[in-house]
Amino acid sequence: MKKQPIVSRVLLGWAAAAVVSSALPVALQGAESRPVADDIKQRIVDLPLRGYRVWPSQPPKDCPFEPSKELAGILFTGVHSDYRCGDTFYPSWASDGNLYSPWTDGTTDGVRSSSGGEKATTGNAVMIGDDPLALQIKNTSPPQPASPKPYQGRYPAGSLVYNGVWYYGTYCLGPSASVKHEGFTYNWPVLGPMPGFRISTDYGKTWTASPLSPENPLFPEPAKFMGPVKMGAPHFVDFGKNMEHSPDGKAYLLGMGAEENDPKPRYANLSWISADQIYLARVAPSPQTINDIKAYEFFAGHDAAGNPLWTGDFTKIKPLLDWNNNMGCATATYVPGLKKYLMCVTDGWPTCAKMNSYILEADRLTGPWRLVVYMKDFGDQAYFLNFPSKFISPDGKTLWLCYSANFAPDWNGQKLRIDPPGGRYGLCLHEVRLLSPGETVEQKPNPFASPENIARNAKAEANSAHPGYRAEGAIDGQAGGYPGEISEEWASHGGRAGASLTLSWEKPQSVSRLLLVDRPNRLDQITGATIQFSDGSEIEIAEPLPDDGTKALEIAFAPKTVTSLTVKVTKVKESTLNIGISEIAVFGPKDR
Ligand SMILES: [Ca+2]
Ligand SMILES: [Ca+2]
Ligand SMILES: [Ca+2]
Repeated sequence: MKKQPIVSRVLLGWAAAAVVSSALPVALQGAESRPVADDIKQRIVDLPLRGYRVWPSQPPKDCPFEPSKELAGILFTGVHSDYRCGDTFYPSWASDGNLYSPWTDGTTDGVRSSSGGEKATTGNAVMIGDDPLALQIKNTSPPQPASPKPYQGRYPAGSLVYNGVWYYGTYCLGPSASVKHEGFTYNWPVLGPMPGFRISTDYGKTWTASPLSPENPLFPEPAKFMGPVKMGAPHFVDFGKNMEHSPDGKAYLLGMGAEENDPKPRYANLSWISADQIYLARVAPSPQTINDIKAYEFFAGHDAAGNPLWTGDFTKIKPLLDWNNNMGCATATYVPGLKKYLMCVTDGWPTCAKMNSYILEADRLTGPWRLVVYMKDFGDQAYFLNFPSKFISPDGKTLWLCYSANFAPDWNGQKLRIDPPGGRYGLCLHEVRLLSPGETVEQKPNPFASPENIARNAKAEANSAHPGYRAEGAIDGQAGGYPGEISEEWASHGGRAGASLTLSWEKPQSVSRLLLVDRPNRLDQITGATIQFSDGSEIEIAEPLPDDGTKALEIAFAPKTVTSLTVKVTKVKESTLNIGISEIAVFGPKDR
């Protein structure tokens, strides 16, 4: 959202190569064994895909949503993208087969956009391809300027490409990107009005600016400057390619909002990522109607028979959903295979700490909405969640969750983890599967977390450690590391050949098998090493450690009794800067 280190490359292809098939049968399926010396066997073994897990549902006690009867939860398969770019991606599936999306606050395809300040811009990109892991992301034109005044930020909101016309909405934020209040630094604490849509009739190459402005917005709100709005930061419901599944040919917009007399007030109550209610509007989209409030209708509650009411009178708008102090950014997607809508809501209050996201389902947009999963601390700080309709399986059960994460990893002394693995600032696409009631998921054990792994009980020491890294990262039970969670690996301080890591135990240990995992980044790689045991014996590794850290080198040998072992690096890949180890596991003979 703000204050990002700028990474200017969109890495294409890497992600696809780094990800193993999502259908790994069990842990440690190996290739052919390869004898090196008598009784020493070395081979490359697969590791269970990181991040494969059912996300626990932990709704707060006052959650107003009934649990879904048809969808019982969400499984993250561990398969995810690795795009380096700005954030705020809300892809719209156009009739030409491409996705078109806004983005900002970062660098995408070599171009910078920043939506804070008087010179605010918002980016426009096309996402070409059918593989969510290998999309070509290109700007259709330079990021477009539009004044946020009298607010201080102007950010991307709903974006829709329909019948070849791109409608690109923005919304205002204030009073500033970081605001200190009672000792806590907030990010953009006030959500402002929606100054309409800019329009392109050539897939984003050229634009006609919105005729509206922050002072003359599309919806007649707020009542006074910096006051609450209802159709805040509205997002289009994703009805599939060229809106093919719209129930009536109309475009629908979800806004987030709050009321003037909030019974549960708080600072930053209604921000870019926190709200009290969700509201719904609809319009038959055309260049003539999209910026004309007279063309809009607003959800106004239900009649006595339970039928939804629609009104052209904005003052009669009613909340679609109301959960005071627990709502925020909202998106919805129609899932043809399920004949259901899914809604993603992020409660990101207080704007720059951990964030909670939840997924609701309904047969109709006007509800009733039921809870599929409440994902506490998802991300840890994930925001702008949506399910692009282009990447939904025919049965509606396998989808790709699009989001951005961890824009504020160090605000207010807060430490954020990357969870699920593969999250990042920028564009994240994670494969997920919706679970049916009673469906069981095969758990894939992590060999490093096994109690038989005696490396976990060792003392780990390295002859150097890069600032921010520790030797203990190599025995923390996780084969992770940069560009993910850096605490999950050991990296030396500029070490190459000669770098070493020693594990030692207070009492002698019987050992007969090791697993070694390289740092997951593609610069640093161990191509040669010896394992030196305290009994004087040595084993040389038979081949380089797999560079991307998704596989391990397994070394099995006749049991020996030792009090320590040292991995001494003897050879590294040319590009290596800080050699290290993501994880080492040590097993005794009973586990051989
Ligand atoms: Ca409130
Ligand atoms: Ca580790
Ligand atoms: Ca590596």
